[in-house]
Amino acid sequence: MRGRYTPRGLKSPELLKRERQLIDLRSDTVTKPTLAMRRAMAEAEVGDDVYGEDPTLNRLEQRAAAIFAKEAGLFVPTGTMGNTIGVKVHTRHGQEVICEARSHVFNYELAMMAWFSGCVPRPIPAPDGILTWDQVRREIRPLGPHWAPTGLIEIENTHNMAGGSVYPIEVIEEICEGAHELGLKVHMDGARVFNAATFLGRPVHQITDQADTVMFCLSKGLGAPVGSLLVGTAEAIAQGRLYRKRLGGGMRQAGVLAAAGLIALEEMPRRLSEDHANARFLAEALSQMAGIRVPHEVQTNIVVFDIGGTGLTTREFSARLKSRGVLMNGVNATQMRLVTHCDVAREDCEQALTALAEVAVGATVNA
Ligand code: TLP
Repeated sequence: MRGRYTPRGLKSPELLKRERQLIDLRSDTVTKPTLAMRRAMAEAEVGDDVYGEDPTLNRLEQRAAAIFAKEAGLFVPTGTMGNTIGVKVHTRHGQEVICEARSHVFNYELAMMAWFSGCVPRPIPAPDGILTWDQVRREIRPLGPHWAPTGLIEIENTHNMAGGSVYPIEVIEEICEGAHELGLKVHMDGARVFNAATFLGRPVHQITDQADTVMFCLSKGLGAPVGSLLVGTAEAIAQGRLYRKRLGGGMRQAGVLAAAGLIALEEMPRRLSEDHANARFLAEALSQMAGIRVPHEVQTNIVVFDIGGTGLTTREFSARLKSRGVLMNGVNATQMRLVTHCDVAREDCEQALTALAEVAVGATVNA
């Protein structure tokens, strides 16, 4: 056993053998529940959550609220639903939502901001995905005869497509203070906010204290099979509960999911530094490979890297890696993304590097 939280420590050898045919670096959404999670799910005490009677789910929502020092929490099946509700509770139809240009809420949520909340995004590009108050302030629109007024500011922490970058706490505070002075709310897409907390070495609530609502995912780096939470004021969450029901997210005996979520929330944040070390290990080796460039500092568990110099398309690069037992996706024409998580150990990263080197060198030699 390599470490208490490495895959071998968490799962039975039979389960691991069945699950780990390929080294899957496509996302941290691909993790499988640990043995402890599976047992807790089997034994969970449940009730009907639409009546507020699921004791395990109630415990998860209360623990999440306590950990984030917010008044209340709402369990939702996905991060997308959590963001959708977060946007909805703070906005009215016909408003704009300020967000970063590569943000998930703008690019990967099927225009839910427009579809459900009737808002248009006002995307602002930031090279590292981190907005500043100075940038945000310039985009805020007052009431006027032509433009949609600003309804909300959304920040993504860590920023997925910018390579898992982390907001400095002072930058968040400045954005929130500036927004609040103008009567605007801030929603944080904190799908990976525990990775941000790990990088900064701070309790997660210190990062999110000033944000009005925070969505965070149990089913990414924390390894739960399903689920995210929205935390905020009692009023926002009570309203959010009704939107969740409208969206079809009233899940009845969801305590079976919350049981795994509680383990994810309590046990898994402390092992995230392992994933960050693995991501740095991969990035350092990648930056030495012919035709590959890592354009950002690796702070957490995501590496976005440029393969333009290999002469391969990202589709070709993915296919060649797959034939060598490694799964990884492209994010655009020239960039790949790899994500480390609790189901990849250091040995898997070493194996992945062998495959990456073969693909990169093979391509540049033949180019
Ligand atoms: N991200 C997924 C894909 O949708 C891109 C991934 O593989 O990284 N916010 C952020 C920052 C996210 O990265 C994701 C998922 C979500 C929200 C949505 O979460 P889910 O998939 O649970 O709806």
